[in-house]
Amino acid sequence: MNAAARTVHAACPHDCPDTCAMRVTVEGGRVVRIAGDPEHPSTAGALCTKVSRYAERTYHPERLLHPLKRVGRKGEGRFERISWDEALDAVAVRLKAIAARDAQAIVPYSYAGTMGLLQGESMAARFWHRLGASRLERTICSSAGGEALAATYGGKVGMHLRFFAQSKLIVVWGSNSIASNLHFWTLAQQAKRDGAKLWCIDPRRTETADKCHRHLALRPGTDGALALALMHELVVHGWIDRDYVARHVEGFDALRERALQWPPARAAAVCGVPADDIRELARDYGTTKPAAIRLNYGMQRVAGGGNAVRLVALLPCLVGAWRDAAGGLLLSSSGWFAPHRDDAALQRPDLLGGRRPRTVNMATIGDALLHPGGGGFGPRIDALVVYNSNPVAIAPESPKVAAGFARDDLLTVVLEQFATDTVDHADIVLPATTQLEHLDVHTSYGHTDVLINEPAIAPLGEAKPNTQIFRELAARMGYDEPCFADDDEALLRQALRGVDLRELRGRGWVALPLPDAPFADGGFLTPSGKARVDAPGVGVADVVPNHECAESAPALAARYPLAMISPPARHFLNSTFVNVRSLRSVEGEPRLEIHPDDATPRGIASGMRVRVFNDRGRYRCTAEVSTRARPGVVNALGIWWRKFGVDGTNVNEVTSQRLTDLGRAPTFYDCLVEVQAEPAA
Ligand SMILES: Nc1nc2c(c(=O)[nH]1)N[C@H]1C(S)=C(S)[C@@H](COP(=O)(O)OP(=O)(O)OC[C@H]3O[C@@H](n4cnc5c(=O)[nH]c(N)nc54)[C@H](O)[C@@H]3O)O[C@H]1N2
Ligand SMILES: Nc1nc2c(c(=O)[nH]1)N[C@H]1C(S)=C(S)[C@@H](COP(=O)(O)OP(=O)(O)OC[C@H]3O[C@@H](n4cnc5c(=O)[nH]c(N)nc54)[C@H](O)[C@@H]3O)O[C@H]1N2
Ligand code: SF4
Ligand SMILES: [Mo]
Repeated sequence: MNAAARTVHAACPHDCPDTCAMRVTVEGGRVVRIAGDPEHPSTAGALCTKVSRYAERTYHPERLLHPLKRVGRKGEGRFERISWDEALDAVAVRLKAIAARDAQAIVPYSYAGTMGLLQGESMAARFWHRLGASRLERTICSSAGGEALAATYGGKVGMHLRFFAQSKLIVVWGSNSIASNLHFWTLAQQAKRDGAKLWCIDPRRTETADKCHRHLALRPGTDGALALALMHELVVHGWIDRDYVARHVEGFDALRERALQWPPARAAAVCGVPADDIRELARDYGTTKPAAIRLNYGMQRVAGGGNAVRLVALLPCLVGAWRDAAGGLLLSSSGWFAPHRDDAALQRPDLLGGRRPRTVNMATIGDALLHPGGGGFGPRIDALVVYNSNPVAIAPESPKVAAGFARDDLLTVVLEQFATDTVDHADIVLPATTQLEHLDVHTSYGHTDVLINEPAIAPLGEAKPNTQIFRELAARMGYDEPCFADDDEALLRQALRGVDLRELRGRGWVALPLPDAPFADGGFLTPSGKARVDAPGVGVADVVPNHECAESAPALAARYPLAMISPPARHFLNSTFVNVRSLRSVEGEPRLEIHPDDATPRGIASGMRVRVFNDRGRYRCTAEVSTRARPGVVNALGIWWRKFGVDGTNVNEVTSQRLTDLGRAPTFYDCLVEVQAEPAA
């Protein structure tokens, strides 16, 4: 290393369960190298392909580096450069005028573009609370599974990542781990080398499924039926850990009755898989110790997603898998941080001062924007302030979302790093810093370490951190509470409880003190300490069919016979990185995987342009005839920017705004379509 070079501790900001620790090398004020921290246990020196290219993203020639104001039509993306003063004054004047009528007409829209506690919801939340703006229900990803875990275990908690390496059976359930949870996959490979058997449960034959011993390609949204059939086998073969169940499970008798109604043959018909495969999986699960399940959010984006997670989450309780550190289940570890996060100090809900603004669900932003107001919904939405998210591309049923964002009477302010589809609809664009340019601190939903992110370089151009933008907006609004003067160092000190900041900043990360096998002797986070079959308000976990399937909607299924799922593409992160040319070129173009049995009768061959449609909309992409798709299911890998799509559309053109059974979350993978070949041009 050159004498002038220095290295700082950083954290990957992305919405990924791995939350990697990074080391960033700076020379002459420029980032020259980004690497995984070799000393951080789960990162183990390795970053994924996407984030290895993070410097390319920061120094991208298309970074937004100055405030902009719209000069073209909404959606057109024509802007002119303005000063920060002009931009912030314009926003403050408009927000004040709207707030004078009703602050609830202003809606913040944000998600996990950065998972950082500071650049996520700290100063921004203070601002919204003080203003009394509508509150956003942040449901777009994980709230069905999150509520399910809370119902069953009392919180979003599970087994520790590192112990998967010692499991003897790993069920990879609704997770394309090689693409979206790489550092878990490394441990699963280690277990495999040491003799573990790996099962993959996924409608798509993913690259992960290819590397597991067995793959169960069930129909989307049928995981609950599969879980009950596994329980049926556990019961009839006597593989239940009766002692564990008696001491640590509440409501087992009702579950047993329900499971006995689901012999493998019944579930096989629902799931579209061989009954013998279900029996084999049940035998493996009932007789192998320790057995671990890596569940991921892919399987809860359907009508019954919440109930399916509840049922799967009960499996490790029935066989006593929790007795062992290398047994149990992991969907999310984020709840382990709850005692250490001081969200109230950071976000200051007390600034609401007794006001109770209405909530707006981010999963139905299309309908919300087109809503005229009144009728129990509250005032019409007059202003939207977007940060850490790209709703025009990622929210369901985008014909409505785009129409909403195109409303001329709507003020749209977007804080962004790049000119996304959402930015194209903004009135005012405020340039935001990237992870290399700001301070932050991170918890994780895949492991249990706290990570620091020190700024490596000064902000590029005139970009500012989200915290600073909201601080300056607060000043313009005349908010003089001392909390609006807190700088990022102060926010860092307020964010956490019981974490030694000196140690955190010295080493880059701090591990939470937690027992290896958290539920070896029960101690779930429910009031009784037992895992619950029957949770208050939601009843006994049950099978809930998709909104869109032959059983619930036969007429619809006759017209639109194919079920479409749209899981993440390996080289994108949701819609992030779509504009990084090197990564986009690996993904090629928007593709639809379709099984030969479905392609042949439709005259579809690989490479053909196809139209994917239903009553909500249509979009165009390129067909790939492939056995990665199972018969009856097409896979559209997400999430392309609309403007990089074939005709300014993407897969969310056809997804629906209907919600899940728990958590009011979107049902992206509960979507019937038809596919047609387009005549060659
Ligand atoms: N490379 C990359 N990594 C990512 C992301 C990304 O976009 N790209 N996204 C990040 C985000 S936001 C999240 S939330 C996480 C997790 O994101 P997830 O959405 O959980 O993503 P995957 O791990 O790909 O798991 C989804 C898998 O579930 C499968 N699936 C779809 N429907 C069903 C079903 O009904 N049942 C079952 N059993 N399986 C089903 C899909 O085929 C896919 O292989 O990943 C994060 N990591
Ligand atoms: N069809 C379909 N749709 C889906 C999904 C699917 O599987 N299929 N997955 C869903 C899921 S799981 C999720 S989590 C959502 C994700 O949707 P989003 O949360 O909107 O995620 P991204 O598309 O990655 O957009 C994040 C944006 O934040 C910006 N950003 C990053 N850091 C900062 C920062 O510090 N400041 C500011 N101001 N901006 C920043 C990035 O440039 C990026 O444009 O998409 C959902 N949509
Ligand atoms: S996206 Fe995930 S795997 Fe890639 S560096 Fe970030 S945390 Fe690690
Ligand atoms: Mo997500």
